[in-house]
Amino acid sequence: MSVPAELILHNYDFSNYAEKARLALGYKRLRWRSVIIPPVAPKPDLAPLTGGYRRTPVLQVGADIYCDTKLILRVLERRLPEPTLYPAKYKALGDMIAYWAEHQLFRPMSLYVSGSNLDLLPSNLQADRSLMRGLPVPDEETVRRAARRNAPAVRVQIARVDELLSDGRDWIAGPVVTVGDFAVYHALWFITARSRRLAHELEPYPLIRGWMERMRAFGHGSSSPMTAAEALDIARGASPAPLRESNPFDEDPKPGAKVRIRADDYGKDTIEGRLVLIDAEEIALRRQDGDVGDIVVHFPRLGYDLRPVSQ
Ligand SMILES: N[C@@H](CCC(=O)N[C@@H](CS)C(=O)NCC(=O)O)C(=O)O
Repeated sequence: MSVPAELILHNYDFSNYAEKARLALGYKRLRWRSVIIPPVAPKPDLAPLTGGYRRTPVLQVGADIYCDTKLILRVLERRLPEPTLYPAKYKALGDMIAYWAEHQLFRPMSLYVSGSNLDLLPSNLQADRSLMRGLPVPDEETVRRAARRNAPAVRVQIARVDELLSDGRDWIAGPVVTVGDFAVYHALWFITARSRRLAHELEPYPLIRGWMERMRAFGHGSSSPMTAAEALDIARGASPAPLRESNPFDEDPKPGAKVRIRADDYGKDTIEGRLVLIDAEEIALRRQDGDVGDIVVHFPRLGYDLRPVSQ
């Protein structure tokens, strides 16, 4: 039997979504390689792999590239089913809590935390993130005002997490770990990722702090650094893995179609290719890249907009 290709996570330290993936790698005690990517565009060593997807993190396994933590965690589960991230009976609840955490909790969190730590962030970060969202680039005063305006929405929702935990449960969705734990954790981790300035926001909540301690204890698995050049070489030398059978809905483009896909919320860079896998969980495109050759780029089904490219 051949040795499975290494897990390579393209990430950077203060990325909260990368923290979600790193902690899931720790939960499963996996061994992985870490490629540090720039926190802002352009990302010249990542683009040949992803075809233009610029968000963080990205998981590479040989010539297969997995975008978005929603899919990355599923791929880790396929690689090592135990301990599970998707326990029977709690899986749907975990996914729904994760959606809330990443779509309603995290946006005000990010405005509050980033605006409160402006002096500690790379100077071009705000401009990059505004451009990524198609928004005008704000001046510092506007960023600080947005931080103040969003603080209440953060507090109201932290109190909600406390309420969840107050029935004595150990984990966010109940008695077992789900992806909901990782999604809520990375949003709250962000509060003190850069500085302890906002640590007081968690001070009134011993249950949340206890739960975060249990999460932190999973660690990050065992990782060792890899250069971007090495990761590109691995992609060049590998072939995409065989795919399972597609199972498209009636309305979907069919395997073989030329398609384009992009995130439906922000960072909407378009990736084009030939559709090679489509089912309820995942969409994958095959690209012929001038630099790294034959690559399959995978996305989760939900959160992405897929359209045929008219010939
Ligand atoms: N839905 C995506 C969101 C990823 C995301 O927004 N990541 C942030 C960093 S924490 C990002 O991409 N920022 C812009 C960048 O890194 O270029 C996921 O779950 O992976």
